[in-house]
Order: sequence, then C-alpha cells, then structure tokens
Amino acid sequence: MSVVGIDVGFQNCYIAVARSGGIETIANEYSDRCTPACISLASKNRTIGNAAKSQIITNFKNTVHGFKKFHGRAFDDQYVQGEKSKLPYNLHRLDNGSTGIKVRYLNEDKVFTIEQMTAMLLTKLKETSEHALKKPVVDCVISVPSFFTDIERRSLMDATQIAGLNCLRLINDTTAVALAYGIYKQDLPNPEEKPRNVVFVDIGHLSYQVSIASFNKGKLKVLATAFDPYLGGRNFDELLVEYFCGDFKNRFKLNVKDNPRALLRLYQECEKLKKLMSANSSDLPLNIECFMNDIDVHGKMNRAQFEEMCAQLLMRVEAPLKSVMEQSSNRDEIYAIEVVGGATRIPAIKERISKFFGKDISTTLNADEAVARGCALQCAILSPAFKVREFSITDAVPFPITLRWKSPTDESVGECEVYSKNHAAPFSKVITFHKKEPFDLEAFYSSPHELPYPDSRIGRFTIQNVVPQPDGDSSKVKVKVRVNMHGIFSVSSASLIEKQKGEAEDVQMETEPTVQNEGRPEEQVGDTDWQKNISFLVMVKQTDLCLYLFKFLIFLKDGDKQDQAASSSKAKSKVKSVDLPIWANTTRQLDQDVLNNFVEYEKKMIIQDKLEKERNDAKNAVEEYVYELRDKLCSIYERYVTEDESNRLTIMLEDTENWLYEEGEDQEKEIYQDKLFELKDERYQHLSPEEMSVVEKSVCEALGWMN
Ligand code: ATP
Ligand code: K
Ligand code: MG
Repeated sequence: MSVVGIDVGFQNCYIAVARSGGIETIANEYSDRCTPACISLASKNRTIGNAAKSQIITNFKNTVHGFKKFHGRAFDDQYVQGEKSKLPYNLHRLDNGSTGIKVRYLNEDKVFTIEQMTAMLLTKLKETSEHALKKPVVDCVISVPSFFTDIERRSLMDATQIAGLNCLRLINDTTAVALAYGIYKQDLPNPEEKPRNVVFVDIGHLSYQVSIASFNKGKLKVLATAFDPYLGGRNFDELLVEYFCGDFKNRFKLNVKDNPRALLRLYQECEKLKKLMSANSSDLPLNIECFMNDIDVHGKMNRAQFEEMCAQLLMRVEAPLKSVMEQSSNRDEIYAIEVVGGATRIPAIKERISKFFGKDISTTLNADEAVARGCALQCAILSPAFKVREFSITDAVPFPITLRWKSPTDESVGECEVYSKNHAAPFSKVITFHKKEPFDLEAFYSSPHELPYPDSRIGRFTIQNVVPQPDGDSSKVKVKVRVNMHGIFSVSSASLIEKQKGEAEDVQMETEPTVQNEGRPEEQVGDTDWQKNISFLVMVKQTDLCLYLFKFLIFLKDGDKQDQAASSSKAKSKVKSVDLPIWANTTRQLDQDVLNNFVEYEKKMIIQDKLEKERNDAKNAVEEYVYELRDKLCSIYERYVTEDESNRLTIMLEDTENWLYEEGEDQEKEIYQDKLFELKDERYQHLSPEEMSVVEKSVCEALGWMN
C-alpha cells in the first residue's frame, strides 16, 4: 500500500510520501518539488507540469491551467462565464450542461471534461510518486478547499478514479495543515486540560481559507472554517497586469489585451515582480524584450505603490478572520496563528492578519508543502502498513445540511436540519421514519446565501420497497445518512424493521421522524455494529442452515468476544430487519459507464505519451550519437583513424544530421533505432579486431574506467 499525499492547488501541486525516515516532499523529473497545475495538448502527445508550463505562451490555445474551480460547475455558471473571457483556451458547453475544455489534440478538435483534465494532472503526480517510491501508487489522500460543496467534491473524486487512484480521503486544505502542525507537537495539553486553539490561514493563488482548530494530546478538532473563495495571489497579478497594460498603452501605444501571447507574458512578468516586491521595498524594474511589434517595454513599481494599488484587495483579508472567530465559542485564547500558502508571503497580507489578532503570526510550517505533508500524514494514519502516532482528526461541516421528505401519494412534507454548521465530520446519523410506502429524501444546503456555489441541492434519494406491516400499520424505516471522510453527504443505507409478535408496544406511532447520532464512521463502533447486526438479522431469515452456520462462524471469527456476546443475545430477539434499496440521484455526477470510458481513454493517452516519449528518445539517441562520434573523431579516435576514413565518417555524420532535420524529422521509433544501429556499425567497419581493442582501451582510459 502506498502512502502518498497530494496537494492539488489552483496553480501549484505538491506531493509528499511516507518513507521509513518519515514524511518527505518529493521532486519531479525537473528536480522541482512544485509541479505546475498545467497541461499542454499537442498533435502527438500531451505534456503535464513543468514542461506544459513552458508551453503556456507558445501553445496558448491548447495549454490548460486555472481549471480547478470549474469542478462540478455548469457552463452557464457565473464564475465560469467570468473566467471564460480571461482564458487563452476555449471552454465548451457539454451535453449535460457542465463545463468542458476544447483543445486540439492528436490533430483533432477534442473536448475534455474537468474531471479528465484533473485526472491528467493526477496521472502526472502519480507517476512522479511512483518514480520516487519505486512501486505502483494507488492509495493516496488529496487536498480540497474546505469550502468545496458536495458536487465539487464528487467531481474531484471522479477525477481520482479516472487517474486510477484510490483516494482514501479528500481532506480539507486547512485540516491537512492543522494535522501537519499538531502531530509532531510534544507539548499539547492533556485530554482533560483546556485545549490549545490555533488559527490556520492558507492563501493560495485563487482562494483564501482560514480555520480554527483545538488541540489536545493525540487529537485535533476543527471548530470553524471561513473563506474568501476568490481572493488569492492571482488577484494581485491581475491588478499589476491592469496597471502595466495602461502604462504601456500610454507610453508605447500598445494594446496588450488584443494580443493573447503578450498578455500571457505580461502575467508571468507581473507575478515575478510581485514576488520580488515581497522581499524588496525599493523601485523594481519590469522589462520585457520584443514584447509586441518588436518593441522592448520597461516599467517599474515599488512596494508602497503596489500596496496602494491593492488597498481594496487587502481590505478583504479581515472578513474571513472575523467570521471564524465569531463562529467559535472558545476563541478567547489563540495560542498561535499559522500561515501557509504562497500569497501569505505578501508583507501587507501578513501585516493585516497580525494586526487583526493583535499578535505576531507564526510561519513555522513550510508555506508551500504543509498541505501535501498533512495529506501524507493522513494517508499514513489510514494505512495499516504504516505505524504512526495515534492522532484523531475531527473536521467540521462547512455548510448546514437539511433533509426534506415527502410521500408520493399523501401530501405530507417535512424537513430537518441533520447537520448544523461546524457539526463534527465524518459523522453518521440514523433517522427513523414511520412509513407505508416508498418515499423521497431531498438533501440540500440550508443556507444558500453563504454557499460559494449557485445550487444548494445535494441530491434526491428514494427509499424503495417500503411496505406497510401485515396489520396495515406503518413500518419503522431506519435511514442512515452520513457525511463521509471526503466531506460528501450520502444516504448510505435504509432498512425496514418488521414488527414481531409481542413487540407491538415498541412501535411508536409518532409521525415525526427521530434523529439519532451514530458517531464518527471512522471510529467504527456504532457504524460496524449496526451493519453487522443488520446482516446478521437478514441471515436469520434465510432458511439454508448451512449458509447460516457458515456466515455465523465467519461472523464470530471477525468479531471480538464482546461482539459475540452482543450478537448472540440479539439473535434471540425477534426483530427482523430488511435492507431497502436506495435510488440516488445526485446532481451532475458522471455515470458509471461514462466514467469507465474516461478511465479507458486516460489509459490510452498514457500509452500514447509513452510511445511518443520512446520515439523521441530514439530520435535523440541518434542525434547524441552524431555529436559523440564527431567529438571522438577529433579526440580519442584520432590516432587510429586514417584521414580518409575520418572524412568518410564526417560526411556520414553530416548526412545523418541533415536527415534528422529533413525527412528524418518525424519518423517511427524503429527507423531511428535502425539508423543508430547503422551508425554504430560504421564506426567499426574500417578497424581490425586488434585495432578495435586498442580503441576500446583508449576509450575506457579517456573515460577513466581503467584502474
Ligand atoms: P490554491 O490554494 O488557491 O488552490 P495554490 O495552492 O496553487 O492555489 P500556492 O502555491 O499556495 O497556491 O500559492 C501560489 C500563489 O502565491 C501565487 O499567486 C504566487 O504568485 C504567490 N506567491 C508565491 N511566492 C510569493 C512571494 N514571495 N510573494 C508574493 N506572492 C507569492
Ligand atoms: K499548493
Ligand atoms: Mg493551495
């Protein structure tokens, strides 16, 4: 089992893995621990990460970045439409109304879903971790903004499946950071002592998240979260770009916005300038050669000017901090304010945060890698193969969730808020209904005004096969709902409790359903017992005694002594329970067969990329050999090769080089391999075996291989 944590940022992705030495952030093939969230599609292959980033300007129509927030969003969504005009590549409305990305790939127009785009990125991150761990990677934990709603999370989970990953948990960014902070702390208060409250701030490229968590030895509990989904480093880049567009128009008469390439270059330069201003308060230059129409442009800016320009943005720093403090009751004592995320390096942002709390902020965590490290730690905790210090994580539900039910025949409608804001998560609840027929449950977010998503619906769940009791009474139906490890809501099971003789007094005839807390699913206490009991009780109904005994034995074998005692007493009771099928309709999630097609297509693309890489490698090998032999002809081989021979070989090398630029430019792998074979043979043709051994000896000497 692999232990891998992945931070999928709007701009930057990081991977951390668990190795015997502990948690380690790993570098990609460019020795870079940051992999840009960028994918470039081309006529023969796709490139992902650093190589794709270098295509942003040259292949701007087919180089995709900044798509994380499109997860689960309709093409007509206000945010999507707002982004559309700013993006160098094309968005496309998919048949089901969601957002697609249209590119040229393999010389064809092709539309990819957002899930497919993120899957491509995950494929790259998977390969990087496989390379580092030298084994296949499947299990992992992936970070997600804490304010992502159900639909966005489901969409991200689909992406992990397309990439062939088994995501054990989608963990909220700030919760991952809290874990990375807490797990190594030796001095946390004892369980009975007053907890230590820490505020975590993460400001990335797109979003700003804040949470407050309380720590005791061996556990952390998220008390509250707040956010500004559209405040991040890129807002600052945008202001700089806006400023320089105006400046260049005045001074150089250039319309930068009409030229996508120039605009993209300006974005890159402005981001660099922004970073420089974080470290430097003096005037800093912004120079771009051959910017547009062969004109070199130059401008300048200093931190004071920048801060003045960003005053409106900086004012937005306070609101989420205020919100998170107002939400948590034991806020009186804040032990520390830990900040992470690239944009928290902007001095004015740090000042704002510090000023709000009236104390210095801490930067003890690695601002770029803390999220990925927290993900890897969570993965290690979940992995049976890895021994980690006991640490329990209780997250918080970011938005309250309400269930509404109605009968298809009678008019009865009712609703109940099953998860309040900041309710502990993951968490299961059992709701008992009294029904005579199938019924619908509708789940939705109950405070749409605070939802950073235009649709508050979560899904509709039909509890099927509900029938009245033989005596005509309503049946008791137990429905289990949960907010799972990924922060996703589901109606996970339903069962009908059959009334037995002598048990009549037990059936309450109330019409109001009762909600019962089941606890945290991952603690497994209430959860498994309930499931075990159900399956056990279903077994009792079976007439096949052998099967009964067989299952019973398995059951005993699995459970511990207490389980056995509990189950045998229950076996004597007369309650019968029947599992009920649930028909779930959750908005905008991919159908299984569509998902399967995407899985297959992703595999095809992986193979295509691999073949293209092999082809390129074969071509490069020919080119390298030409240089190598040419070099050797005038160094180590010189003594052994006659002038005629040398000339012949030189001409041959020249021919090969020309071939590589002309008809050999774009050939199959085998052609390059043959070419190389041919060349290698040529080298030896004029040498006798004795001469050969002398040459080889001198080559070895030259390379320092002789001892
Ligand atoms: P998100 O968390 O919103 O999904 P992300 O995780 O990709 O995005 P980060 O990697 O945390 O984002 O931060 C990237 C942002 O931080 C970029 O806007 C980048 O320009 C900015 N940034 C990085 N270093 C500095 C610096 N020294 N000064 C100012 N800004 C910086
Ligand atoms: K990141
Ligand atoms: Mg981030």
